[in-house]
Amino acid sequence: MHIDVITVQPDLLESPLSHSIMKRAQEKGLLTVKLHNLRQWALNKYGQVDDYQFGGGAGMVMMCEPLVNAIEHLTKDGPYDEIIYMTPDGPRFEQKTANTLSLQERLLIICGHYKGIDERIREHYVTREISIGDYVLSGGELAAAVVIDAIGRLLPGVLGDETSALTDSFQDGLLAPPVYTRPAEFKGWKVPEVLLSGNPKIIDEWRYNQAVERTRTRRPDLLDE
Ligand code: 6GU
Repeated sequence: MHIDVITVQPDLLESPLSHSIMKRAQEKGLLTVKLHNLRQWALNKYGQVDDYQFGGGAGMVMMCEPLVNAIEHLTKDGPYDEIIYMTPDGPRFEQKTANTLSLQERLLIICGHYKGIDERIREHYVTREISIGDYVLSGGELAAAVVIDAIGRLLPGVLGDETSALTDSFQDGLLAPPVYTRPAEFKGWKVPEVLLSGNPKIIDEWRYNQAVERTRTRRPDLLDE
């Protein structure tokens, strides 16, 4: 998979993309992420990419022309499966969205800043909008890092244990069950006996019941869906 990102703050995205699983995905050649500073397509020598909003009001709006020039330039390397705009007023990002996007080949992610981007770009270029939750961030960059991480770890071959993404919380609509490691007893706190039984069938059953119980008490909304 290849992901291009249009941003005014590429440095905000560099670090999260160059560590741990994201680093491994890129080293293995399973994922390439390229950050593009929107200011390359600025209209003047001051690097202007935003302007006051029509109708008045506080906050700048990212202009059409630099964005269109960036999108058209990047599209020359091949069409995008999706052009994604990161915005707090988009549909909330969920595991299902990550699963869907992980099946694509080429994605373009646009990070908004200030009051956001001119609505005409959303109408004419953007194919999907994503919010990562009901709170406002200073820009779309940290949200884009979240989305890229969630997608990247689903690409076949990225995770060492191929099955582990399948047992994540949310993949089956439930929270994950509790996990334990050695020692079997610590300060008198014991690991549940069943996990030491060596019986895969009753262990799976216990884990499933724990997952259901945990979801019921912590996230009952997930059971309604
Ligand atoms: Cl995608 N962008 C911004 N600026 N804030 C957010 C967000 C995105 N998702 C939640 N809050």
